[in-house]
Amino acid sequence: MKLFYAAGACSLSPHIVLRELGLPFSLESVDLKTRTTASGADFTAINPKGYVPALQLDDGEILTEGAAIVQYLADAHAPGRLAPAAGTTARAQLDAHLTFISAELHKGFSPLFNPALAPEARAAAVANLNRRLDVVETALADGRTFLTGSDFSIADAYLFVVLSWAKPLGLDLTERPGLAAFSARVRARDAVQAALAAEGLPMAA
Ligand SMILES: N[C@@H](CCC(=O)N[C@@H](CS)C(=O)NCC(=O)O)C(=O)O
Repeated sequence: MKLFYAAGACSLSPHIVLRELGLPFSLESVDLKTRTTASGADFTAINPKGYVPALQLDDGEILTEGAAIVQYLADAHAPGRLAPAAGTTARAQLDAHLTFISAELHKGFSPLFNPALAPEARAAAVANLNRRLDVVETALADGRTFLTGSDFSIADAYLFVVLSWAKPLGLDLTERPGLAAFSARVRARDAVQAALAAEGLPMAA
């Protein structure tokens, strides 16, 4: 398998999951401005959506959408380890977390990456995001180690990645002790440290 990624982007989530599961894979970075891969390929020919992550399977098939990729990795390669079995309520709860992280948090952060965003629009985006972050803070502040309980799951990998964007974008997570402690816990994992190192990212917060 080959993961097309950009350092620190949402592709870090499947990257972490690949390492958590100990799967064999290679990495190829993508320049998101030129949509060209490190080997000079036109990335839009690989993923017509033009964004990372994209996972190329050994038979050449391309999977896109981070939430779909991490579910495929967990289900196909280590059933029950990082995601409960499909059809269970536990899985539906995990899917709810993945959808919330993708649609509400990930896409809540997205406007903040635009340096041309008007101050009023930024304030509205931050207020919206803060409301969403409060929901996760409440869920984690009840003593839960990870989103679904005591076991690390694919949703935790994704949540960790979107939370890692907060500080560089000027959001202070220290006001949310549950989220801050969660991020530190996930960051300390061997697979996460290895993924950060491989992407040339700081391994400390
Ligand atoms: N719905 C996609 C969104 C992926 C996405 O937003 N990727 C960003 C990086 S985090 C990207 O590549 N942006 C460049 C672009 O959209 O041109 C997913 O969840 O995988």
